[in-house]
Amino acid sequence: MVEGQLVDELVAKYCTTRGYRYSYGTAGFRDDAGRLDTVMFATGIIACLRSIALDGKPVGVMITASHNPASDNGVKIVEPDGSMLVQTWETRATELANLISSGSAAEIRRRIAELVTSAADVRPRLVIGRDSRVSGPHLLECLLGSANSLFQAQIKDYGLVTTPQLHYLTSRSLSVDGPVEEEDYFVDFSSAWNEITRLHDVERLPSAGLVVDCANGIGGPKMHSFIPRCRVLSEATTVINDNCADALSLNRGCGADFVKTNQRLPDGIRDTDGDSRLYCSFDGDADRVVFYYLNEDNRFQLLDGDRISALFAYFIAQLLEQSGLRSVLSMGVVQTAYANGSSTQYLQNHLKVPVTCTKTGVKHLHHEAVTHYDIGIYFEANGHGTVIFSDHFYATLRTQTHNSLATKTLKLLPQLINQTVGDAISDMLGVLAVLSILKWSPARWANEFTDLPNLLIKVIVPDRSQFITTDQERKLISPEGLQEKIDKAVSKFHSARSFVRASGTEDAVRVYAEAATQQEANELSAIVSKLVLESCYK
Ligand code: 16G
Ligand code: ZN
Repeated sequence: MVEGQLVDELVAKYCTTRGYRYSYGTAGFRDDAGRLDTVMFATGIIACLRSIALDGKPVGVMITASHNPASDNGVKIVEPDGSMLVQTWETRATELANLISSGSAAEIRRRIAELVTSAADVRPRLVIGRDSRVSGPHLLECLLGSANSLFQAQIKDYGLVTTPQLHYLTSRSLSVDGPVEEEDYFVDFSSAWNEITRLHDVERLPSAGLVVDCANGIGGPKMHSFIPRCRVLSEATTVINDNCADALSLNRGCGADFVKTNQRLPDGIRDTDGDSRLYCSFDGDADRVVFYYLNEDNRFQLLDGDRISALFAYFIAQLLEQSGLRSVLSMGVVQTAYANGSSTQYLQNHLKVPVTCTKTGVKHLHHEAVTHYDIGIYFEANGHGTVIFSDHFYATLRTQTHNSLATKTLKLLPQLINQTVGDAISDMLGVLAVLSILKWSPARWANEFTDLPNLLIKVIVPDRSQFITTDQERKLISPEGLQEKIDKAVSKFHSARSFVRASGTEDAVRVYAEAATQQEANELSAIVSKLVLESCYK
């Protein structure tokens, strides 16, 4: 039985941020770091209850705000198999955080006592990590405040790790008896890289080197630990924006989000004349990556998540063909409405690969990929994604007695590409392995198709919750009549598409427009944005 007095004391100590409304959003709770104490305390409770409900299996907790500014932070809960928290528990997390934030002392006492007492007599296990933000240690204390005092949880704190490392270490803690260390992550992925590059006699990269921009986040120190273990890469790689000790420089003028949004090189790169290196940028917690290079006119060319999907689809389709498994194993690509129309055409018409569209947010793409395909390739255009292999895939490959080069390569891919979640480091290895095996320069990769010109902008509206979508966020059902007006505007342009959706992470709606020329895409975007604003103020 939990004593009311204990709850009162813990709440007084750890839940100093009160009166806010919280919501477990697309990727967990996220807010200004100064508002999150209560959320962390509530998350400690929910994570423990989740572990108890799963018979004491390890549940992961990652403290991060990804690509957001240094002053923000956030937290997300990870299932024992390394996937994202199931949706019904997201609702429980939101409800509890809001009750503690706004309820009376008596209500809070009653609810927490009820939750703790009704839980089975199982000791919960938590696996915890955080990114490099300065607010991390304090928020961790608030989380431990509930997990330790109310549940005496068994805790493994990995300290500073990337988000995908935490997902990976959580799932490993489930499957492996005995201690799991961060070192396991480095060993597993570098071994897969070394093996696949040896198998294909790769001695150099097909570009004049690799530059990795780590957004001044936790990816920087991890890359420094990781790269020396990787043959070929150790000599070819330059790591930049790796100063995670300078707290304010996180995601500032660098990182995947900056590069994708501004379509330009990050800060920290000089002397680009005649530069034929391949570049990539991670975000602050290294779960997302985009590539780019400078073309012969020294112009910036982005190779985003759509390009990564296309590259993997091209390569894996070839391996399936060569190993005679194309009709045995299903492969498909999952995209969101943000995927460039050209990439969808290329996949469907040129590679003959099925493509499905889901709502924005990794969990939706992941679910679709796992449910429908033996090899599910999913990437958001912004660089979040991975390739997931099914049990049927593993079983089929086990039965292959004749191990051709293609079959051996297929067997290695799931070891190289993080199976729990999109991972900038492991996705980078996957892309580099494919490019090296195909001997494709960055320009060769880019030549597969030409992106339709597009524009993505933010429109600030009084109440974004009015904007309700259907058809995987491609169509609005509210405000009434707006979709018809958008459709009419789109019909006036060539090869055009436009959609409007409320952001899940910012107080704004996003307007995406794509058309045959940049001028048309810009015009369409302006018209749709005006329609959006008119619908709010009519
Ligand atoms: C979150 C999602 C990301 C999505 C983005 C959309 C995860 C791990 N992250 O960052 O996948 O693209 O939200 O943001 O799911 P928006 O709703 O503001 O457009
Ligand atoms: Zn991230």
